[in-house]
Amino acid sequence: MKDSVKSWIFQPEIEKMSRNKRVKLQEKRLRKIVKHCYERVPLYRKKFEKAGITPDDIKTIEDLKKIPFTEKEDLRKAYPFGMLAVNLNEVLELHASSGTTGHPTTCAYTRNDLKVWSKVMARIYASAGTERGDIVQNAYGYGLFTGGLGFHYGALEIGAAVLPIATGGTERQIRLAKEFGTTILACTPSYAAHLGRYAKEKLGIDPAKELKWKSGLFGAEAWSEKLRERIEELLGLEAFDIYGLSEVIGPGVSVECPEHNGLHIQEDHFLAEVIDPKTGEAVEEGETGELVLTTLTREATPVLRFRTGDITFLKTEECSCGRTLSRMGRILGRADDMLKVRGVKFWPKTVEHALLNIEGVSENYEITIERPQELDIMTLRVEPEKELFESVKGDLTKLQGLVKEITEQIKSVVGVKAHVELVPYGSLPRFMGKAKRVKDLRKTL
Ligand code: DLL
Repeated sequence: MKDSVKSWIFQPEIEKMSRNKRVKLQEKRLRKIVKHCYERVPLYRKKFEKAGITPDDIKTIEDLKKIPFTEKEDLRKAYPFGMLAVNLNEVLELHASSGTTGHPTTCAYTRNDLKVWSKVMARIYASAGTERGDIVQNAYGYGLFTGGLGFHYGALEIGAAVLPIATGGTERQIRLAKEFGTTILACTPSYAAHLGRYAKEKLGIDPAKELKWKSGLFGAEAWSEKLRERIEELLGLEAFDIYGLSEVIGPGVSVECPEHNGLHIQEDHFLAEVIDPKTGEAVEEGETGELVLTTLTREATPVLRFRTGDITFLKTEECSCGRTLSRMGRILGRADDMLKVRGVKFWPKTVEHALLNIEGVSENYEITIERPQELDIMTLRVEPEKELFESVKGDLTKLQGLVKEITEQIKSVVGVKAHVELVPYGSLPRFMGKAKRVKDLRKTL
């Protein structure tokens, strides 16, 4: 890594606000948004009536738990405009969520929503040391995916220049990074790793030495600490984890500070709870569960107690960066894509973590789960590092020791026996957006 970036706080009056003062602000905003939802969105009114409550019952954060959850399915059923809480002529921007696991949902923004989005994204950039004079290489997808425009607006708010290169065109990404001297890289972590490898292997450019990237804003998919280490080494930058989702705002819900010990939640706009996904009850602070978010200021498509499906934990202890905003842990996986193989539950990210602990293993892998008869079979296809692959002249049979090591490591860390297959370097798919590394073929049997 190059020198640590000069992280700073964009809105100290808010990010360092005393907790008591913030709670008062949150409660004031909560009362307002609840009324707004109840009056403008039939679905919320119905949910309130069913639960026997009215907006007058919601005065404090404590009262939040009286409000029924909003599920992704509610938003899907309301597609396209059933969740809109303002008139269509107040909407300035529309997105549809990626819909990777079902039909899309609509996310709309008023002028004020776009202002809020720009501000929270500017906080995120500042945390990663972005200043006026920086050039942001925005390699998130522009379009219906919220990543591209969210990162675009935040850069403008900070006053940094933005290169709206979007995803893809890996060679051009590296070329422009070099020619323009871009200083900030924004993309998915899997694409960041791919960019680094491509530069080195195909173009003979060492990004850590020849490019000026000082920090990277990586999110939109779950990634591990080990992958962070890899990316930092490959690209010579400081990697920041950033979290968000379209239904709530897009990117911008939370971000790491230079402590890299959890992601600060922009709590003046998003109220976070963590629940047991089975019972819906709150878990103790620090315990793992499903993240539930309420938007406190969103005008066009506000959500009350939205079940994100993302697994994490919350901590309110003070952070030495000076922000008083609570933190959430890195996302461990999704409540709905937690894998269960032969009775053992785990998140795909655990496999990644185990794999990247082994020398000679690249970050390209694929998990396939099948159930040919009654027993689950997990196959793990893994690419060795390029150097190792070349050192055996592509003869993978010479790497039986590595196969054994991976099998043992997976068994001991994940608790499941996997059939490990080494595959030629470069043979597994590369992703420019969110990586898809699991093929659960049991569902389609
Ligand atoms: O992925 C917004 C985003 C763009 C966030 C760019 C960060 C950077 P969606 O397409 O609606 O929005 O997908 C949201 O992606 O519920 C998580 O499951 C996952 N996700 C997002 N950020 C992270 C992260 C954008 N840092 C879904 N770590 C969320 C793990 C993440 N998972």
